[in-house]
Amino acid sequence: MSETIQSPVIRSKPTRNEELKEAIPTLAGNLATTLNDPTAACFSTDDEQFLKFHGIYQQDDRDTRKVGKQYIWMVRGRIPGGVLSSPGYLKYDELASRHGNQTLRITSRQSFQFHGVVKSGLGPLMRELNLAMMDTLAACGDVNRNVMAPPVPARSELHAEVLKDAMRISLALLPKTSAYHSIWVDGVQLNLESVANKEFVDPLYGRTYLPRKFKIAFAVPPVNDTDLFTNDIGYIAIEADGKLIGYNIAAGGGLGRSHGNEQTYPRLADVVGFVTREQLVDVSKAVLTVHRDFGDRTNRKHARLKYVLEERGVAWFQEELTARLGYSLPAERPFQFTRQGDHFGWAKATDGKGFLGLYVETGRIKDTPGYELKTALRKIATDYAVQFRLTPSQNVVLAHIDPAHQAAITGILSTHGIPVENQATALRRASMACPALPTCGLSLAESERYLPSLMGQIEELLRAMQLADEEIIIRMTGCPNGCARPYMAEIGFVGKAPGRYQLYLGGNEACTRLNRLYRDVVKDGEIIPELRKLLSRFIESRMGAERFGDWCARVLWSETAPSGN
Ligand code: SRM
Repeated sequence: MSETIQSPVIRSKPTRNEELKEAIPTLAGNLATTLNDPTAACFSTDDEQFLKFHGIYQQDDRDTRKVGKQYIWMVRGRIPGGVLSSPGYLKYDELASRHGNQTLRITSRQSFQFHGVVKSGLGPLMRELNLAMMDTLAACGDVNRNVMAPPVPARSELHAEVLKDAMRISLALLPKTSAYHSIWVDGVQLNLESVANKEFVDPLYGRTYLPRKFKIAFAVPPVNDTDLFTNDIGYIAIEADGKLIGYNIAAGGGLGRSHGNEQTYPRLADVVGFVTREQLVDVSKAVLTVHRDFGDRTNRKHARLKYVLEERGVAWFQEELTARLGYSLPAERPFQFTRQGDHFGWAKATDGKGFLGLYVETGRIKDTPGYELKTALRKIATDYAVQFRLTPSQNVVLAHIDPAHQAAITGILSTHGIPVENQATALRRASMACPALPTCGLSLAESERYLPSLMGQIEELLRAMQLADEEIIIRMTGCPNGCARPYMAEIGFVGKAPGRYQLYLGGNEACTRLNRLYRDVVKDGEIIPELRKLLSRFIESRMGAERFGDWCARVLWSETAPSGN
């Protein structure tokens, strides 16, 4: 497979990020110099961009901006498939307690984020994580991000095999720069003037990496628990006689958009063919290099693969893949997704081992009075060799549990106030929020800090309307970038300004349909009255057990003009 085809596109001025990558292709910036200088309060604006490739964001506490900028760092792990061993989990727990804000945040791509890391703690945190054989390389930046895989342990032979493939792809697409190890393990600034470093070209990514981020997810039908169609590549597992024979490949999904910019929009990936397991790495590289070579390097808002597919078309994309691979992909095999979401409570895997799905509100593992989730998980990881699996819906599954240990694990959780049954209402279990304030620099409105109380109000409303057991997928983000995938939800709230949200309606249970904008601005105080009106109409004209999202698509979409932005 050729990795060197270059784009015929004539480009106007490249973005600042492109200039930076071109100037320092090892991505080292002056990171180690600043890191080792106790008088430097923060990294330079240019170095902030390099930091991202190392899994780190420079942030400031937005709650305290009025009294001065207080720099803090967010660190995101690379955890393919969201799988951690007990010792791995304990390391994350310990580092969050020692160098972060005491909490661990499960992300919507099955990773962990540390928040509130102070500069003096950044070096030790990164070094210790790496010494524990875990890393943060390429968790952010213009490269392939954390690869997602179904979080539920083997319920069929397929799941374990799919996880292996996800891990294989994650490794195959890692950038090769030595800067990461040099800075974070050795604490040494890479010599930017050496010929080797000046002329460094990554064998896959080239000198300037990708125009923008790139995301891959795997799913095993009928469960779309990784929100597959929102990824640059989605691999849909196909079985024959119970064995994994390959994947349908979907390409060109992505959700990010900007308010008031109709040129930016969410897009679902197109299914473009079938791939055998042996072809996976080559095909992933071929798709990634189409993004590398044809993505827009002059406008980062337009720099995702989804725009290449949308503008050039699926047939063009398939031809381009054929040219790169030297063979064409056969047609996709039949498949069907019927639902998304996680498993909650105890269940048994095909190997006889137990697993336990635990709901984690907005993905935040922390201790609160009477609900000490962080302490309970630490105790379980200390006493038992379990596998931790972070889910794309920001929950956790404890897996590979000897059935003889189930009762004791339930006991530990119960001692710390965590139920294993009836963990939360169906409504709450299906909800997600992005971190937003106070850490995210892009947030326009609250999300993680607001959704739990809003969910309480919506639960009350549903109870009053005799809809208490209804599952409605509700997702909230503080801005339009789509981090908690609000455009796939049955009800999506997208922050516009403090206390103001766009209201999107009409996603489906399988997360295979984009929702649509219903109201451009809803003030927080208007949300419940607005939902009451909609739910009354839903009760009146619902067909059988129709879900709220399907009702919205059937009834509301015929009333309102479709809007993507
Ligand atoms: Fe995201 C940027 C958090 C998943 C689309 N995202 C950010 C930043 C780093 C803000 C920034 O650039 O300064 C946020 C950090 C907030 C904080 O304080 O922690 C952030 N994104 C997250 C996480 C933690 C949200 C969560 O609730 O878990 C998720 C981390 C995933 C991971 O482990 O890698 C996260 N972000 C997503 C997703 C969902 C997904 O990938 O499945 C999307 C939509 C899918 C997509 O990529 O299209 C998403 N994030 C964005 C975008 C818009 C990209 C675009 O195409 O325009 C941005 C803005 C940017 O990159 O400049 C962004």
